[in-house]
Amino acid sequence: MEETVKKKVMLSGIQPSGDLTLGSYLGAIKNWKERAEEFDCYYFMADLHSITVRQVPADLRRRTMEQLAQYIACGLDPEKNTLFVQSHVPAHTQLGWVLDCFTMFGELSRMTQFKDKSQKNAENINAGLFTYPALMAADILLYQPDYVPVGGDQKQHVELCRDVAERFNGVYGDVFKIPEPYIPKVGARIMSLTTPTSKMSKSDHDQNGCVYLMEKPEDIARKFKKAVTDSDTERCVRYAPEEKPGVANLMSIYSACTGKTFDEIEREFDGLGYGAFKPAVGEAVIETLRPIREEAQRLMKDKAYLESVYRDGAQKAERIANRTLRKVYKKVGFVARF
Ligand code: ATP
Ligand code: LTN
Repeated sequence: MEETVKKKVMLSGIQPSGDLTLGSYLGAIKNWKERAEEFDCYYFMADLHSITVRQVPADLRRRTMEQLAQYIACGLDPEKNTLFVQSHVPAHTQLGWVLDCFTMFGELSRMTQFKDKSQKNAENINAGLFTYPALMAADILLYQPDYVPVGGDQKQHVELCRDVAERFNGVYGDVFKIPEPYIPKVGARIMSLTTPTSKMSKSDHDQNGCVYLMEKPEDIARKFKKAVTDSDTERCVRYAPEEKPGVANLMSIYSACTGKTFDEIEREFDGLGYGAFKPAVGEAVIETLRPIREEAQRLMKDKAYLESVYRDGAQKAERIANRTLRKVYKKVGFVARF
């Protein structure tokens, strides 16, 4: 008899709060696609999370659809991966509330993303922004994943999710699988091209520091030519993140796009200086993103197809998520409706 081996599960999400960047591609999505065959995968558009910061409704709707097209264009086959919109699966908010009651005020207060975002949105430090990691824990734990592929900035949230799951399991028995963060060795934290000491981020106001997945090749080339390096007179391509953060960032981008090691890159540009290096990084990024942009543009024209993908995705996600939610409701003592 043929033995059916149960695949391990991977899950992740991105907020459709802005256009996807090279940072989220190299830090997260690239790993999603590289592992798509090996794992049973769930990827969603985290629209519930997006409204922790005020959004223009029409833009949020458009970006949610664009993000789905970009997920598929990045290589996530909807036949093999479950792609869905977070707000289509009510179990996320339902488990989110339960986990709010198992997440401590002190834990949430220590989250660096909360501290950063409340500084940037001082006029709107709402409760959702604060309890966001409990909703993220619900997103994850509903699907009992083994791995959560994210960039380095989300490690703290995945660790909190593990603590909350262990706390819950400690009271009620083994309800949740404890997931591991899955973070790439190169590209876990891509920095801004203009301020290499801060993270490349889709909500950054400095457009020149950020490269978008859908950006035109000539704009990408221009941004890399202008990328900040350093005033080092030898203009030597050498990996020294403390001393030369701009160059180290460009080397990480080049390495993640081409698969070359830092040693190989140093040898390739030995004696050539930044004048040759920066446009080469731009070219590598352009060629990495070109097929994604072209395919996403094609998919965006096929709204009916995208709708069928998210409808099927929600149906499958809901089935799995409700299984965990029912178990949790029973464990905490809610009366079953039927
Ligand atoms: P925002 O500006 O709205 O906070 P963001 O650009 O920081 O967004 P997210 O939507 O928070 O991006 O992140 C999506 C995924 O990509 C997450 O897994 C995150 O860890 C990863 N990621 C985001 N930015 C980077 C980056 N600069 N380098 C590596 N990974 C990143
Ligand atoms: N917090 C993440 C987005 C996110 C997520 C998740 C990632 C929401 N829910 C569940 C992994 C698993 C972010 O801001 N990038």
